[in-house]
Amino acid sequence: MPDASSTFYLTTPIYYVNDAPHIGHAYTTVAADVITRWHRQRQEPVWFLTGTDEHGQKVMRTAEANGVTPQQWADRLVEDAWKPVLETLDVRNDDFIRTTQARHTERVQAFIQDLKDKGEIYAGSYEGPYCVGCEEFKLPGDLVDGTGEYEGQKVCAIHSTPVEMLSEQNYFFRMSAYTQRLLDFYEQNPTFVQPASARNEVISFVKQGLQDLSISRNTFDWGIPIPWDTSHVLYVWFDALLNYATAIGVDSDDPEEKARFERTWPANVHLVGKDILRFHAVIWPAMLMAAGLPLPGQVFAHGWLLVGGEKMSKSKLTGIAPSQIIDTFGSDAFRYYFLRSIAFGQDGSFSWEDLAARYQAELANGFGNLASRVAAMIGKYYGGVLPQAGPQTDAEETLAAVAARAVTDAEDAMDRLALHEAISAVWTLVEATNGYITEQEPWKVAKDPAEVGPDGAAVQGGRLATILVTAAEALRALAVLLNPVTPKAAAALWESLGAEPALGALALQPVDAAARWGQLPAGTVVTKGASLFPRIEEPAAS
Ligand code: MET
Repeated sequence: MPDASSTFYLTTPIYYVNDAPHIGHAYTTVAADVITRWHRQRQEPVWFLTGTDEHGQKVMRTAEANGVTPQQWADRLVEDAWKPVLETLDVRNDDFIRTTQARHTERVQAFIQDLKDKGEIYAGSYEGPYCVGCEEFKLPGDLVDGTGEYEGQKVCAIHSTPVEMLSEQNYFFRMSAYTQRLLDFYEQNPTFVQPASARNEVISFVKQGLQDLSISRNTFDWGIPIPWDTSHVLYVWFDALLNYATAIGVDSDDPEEKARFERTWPANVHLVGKDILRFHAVIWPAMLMAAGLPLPGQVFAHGWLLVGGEKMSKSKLTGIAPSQIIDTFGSDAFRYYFLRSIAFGQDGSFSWEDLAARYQAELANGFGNLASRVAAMIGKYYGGVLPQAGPQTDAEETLAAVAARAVTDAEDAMDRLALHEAISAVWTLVEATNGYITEQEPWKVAKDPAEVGPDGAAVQGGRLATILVTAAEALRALAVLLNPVTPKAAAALWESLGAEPALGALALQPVDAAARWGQLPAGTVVTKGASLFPRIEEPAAS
């Protein structure tokens, strides 16, 4: 665990700009956003970095195919596709690094020059297969037999497309020298690679012994020039991994940047998809060992999104753009659905039916209706002004205990990055509050003559008041706990509860305030806003 004064630093992979984002990119980024919002809501200093990986042959060839320069292509994709999608997903990153920015390229050059000076890099020749889709030097054993149009050829196991054979004079990083040091490091830091399946995979890979890594290419020029030999560009992964250091000011002379680096480095968590695990859990720590920099706290690999039982793929027409979901269901539902329905770290299946069913059952009926019913009853019986509660009974204490338990369980799950468990823990409070209202039957209590004052209005300090104040308290707790996951709904709920200004801004409420009962003061004005999760109209059949 990092000491409390240091920043919680979390990164996503930086994404290739050969194409616009699909729901897989959105999934990773939203997960990162939920984790960092949660830590902010714990009132920790947080730094959340994402960005784009703009060099390499994949981007270069896409630009060529579109008749523009790679830089023009990257600029267009970043501004027209990547940043707008982050916006529609409500992602609140602190920085966005692009690998073509000078702050990156200059610091990368300084970094590799330093490795060269330390004797970690040498000139050699590379011969072997390369997958442009992965931007990875492959070992013959990594390849599989092609099928269909690639029958009879060896293809990349991830992309199912043929590899290219390279034969180049390249510079090499002495990665083989780090085999034992890495194994020792994994041993001493059992949570460095998570989940356990990812850790096991990495350890057995490294145990076979690492080879030196080719880190330059000299058959094209879209990349960062090697400072001592500008006929080569740096291998795109060596360039890309360094974003995590360059973005926060490694090697900067600027005092502000230096201070940021000091309090932020190393990352607490590098969030990655499992297909890029080895780069992050093997090459990256070896690079940092070579440079003498402290190693990150954790590399966490999440699973793949499966569509129709297969890894989502554009070429197989299963690629889905985030807007296809957000336009119908909204960004909150997108965020909620993927993080709730998939065990974080494992593969998960996406289907429209499942999304629609969860939206209806959990968000619209479970959570949204609860919020509108409670506000409607406070409106009906108390003119929208929160009454003074009466004495608590076991039922109220039980609900308060459920809230306290939800906070503890969600906190624990978040620390393990079990995002699905954290949301399930919060959902116990949604369900318990619905159950509480059903059992307490406030609409019946309201008919009790003892609950009606001489003026015909519901009395203060009676049973009805207690039930409605308790339900409002549960909603307040839910707004706090769901703010990281469904920020739009949480903000609307906070507003409808009149919590601001009485309790201040929702974002400033610490997570543990959700467990402190009795915060909404009597007299708070509660309004029934628009439905948090409106009914989805069936799209017209096409
Ligand atoms: N561009 C890579 C990818 O999208 C990730 C690089 S993270 C340093 O797979």
